[in-house]
Amino acid sequence: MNNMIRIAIQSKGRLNEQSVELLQDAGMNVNDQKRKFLDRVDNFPIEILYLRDDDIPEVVADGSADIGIVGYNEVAETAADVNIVRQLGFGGCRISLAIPKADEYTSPKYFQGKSIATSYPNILRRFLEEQGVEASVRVIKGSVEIAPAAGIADAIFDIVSSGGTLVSNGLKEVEQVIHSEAVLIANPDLTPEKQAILDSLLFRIDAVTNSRGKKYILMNLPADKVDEAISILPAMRSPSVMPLADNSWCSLHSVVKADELWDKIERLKQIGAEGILVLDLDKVIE
Ligand code: PRT
Ligand code: ZN
Repeated sequence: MNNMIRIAIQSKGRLNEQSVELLQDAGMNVNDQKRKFLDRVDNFPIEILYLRDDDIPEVVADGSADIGIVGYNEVAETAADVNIVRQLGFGGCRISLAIPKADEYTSPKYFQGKSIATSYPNILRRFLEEQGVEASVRVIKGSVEIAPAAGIADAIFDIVSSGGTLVSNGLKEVEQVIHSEAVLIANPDLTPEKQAILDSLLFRIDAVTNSRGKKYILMNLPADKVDEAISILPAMRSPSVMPLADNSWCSLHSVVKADELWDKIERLKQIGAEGILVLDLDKVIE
């Protein structure tokens, strides 16, 4: 169907919740309570196909779905013919080589002649080839981290985020081979009609992702401190400055990064800002 776009997202697992949330924040009525395999959204021309993450790149490449949300690691592993249209800022992790923590490590030459367990054999083989290292790659689908202790392999190549899993299995991370986050992928041959729907979805997704990690701040400020305030608060263009009835004061509005908020508030108070309000941002259209 040309008047509709189909998106593949993970049915359950680490990326499911944030994928659904992104579509909901973009205004779509996604019914995540009573979920079917394929679900229509009633207020946007999109249907949602819930799949295992491993299947998403290929399903988008062959056109069974038009777009998808999946970890970049899965795209890199399958080398599927898809376009990466956006990085989505969640599901961050790395795929790393890890070895028993007592072993000494100086370079990838460590892996020469060793065996490495992984669920990502293609990414690993590309890395080993680049490094000129010959090692035997053992494909294991789950619980890769137990392979060294179980005597199945000398080392592992697996997803790491906090690193806690490695530590509790007596391993240490020695090479970060790729960095990954959730990405929006698209079939490279979308019809113009589907491309138009994707463009309107992207417009909404950008408004949502641009607002993340940002706060709206407003305050009253002595008029002669405006230049100093602008240097503290570089906003999308520059802060909005509005006169107050008492013309020695003005009102100043701006957008700040959430992680810089308290530092900026302290500096603004030092130059005389009063009545500071901080609000959540919902959408930012640039
Ligand atoms: O059932 P399905 O096949 O759909 O799901 P799955 O089990 O294959 O994948 P899932 O849901 O575990 O992960 C989906 C995606 O989330 C991955 O492809 C990555 O892009 C991303 N991601 C982000 C992660 C992690 N962080 C992560 N920490 N995927 C897996 N992990 C594992 C890691 O391997 C380790 O075993 O979580 C464990 C905890 O990690 P630490 O380092 O925090 O201890
Ligand atoms: Zn999977």
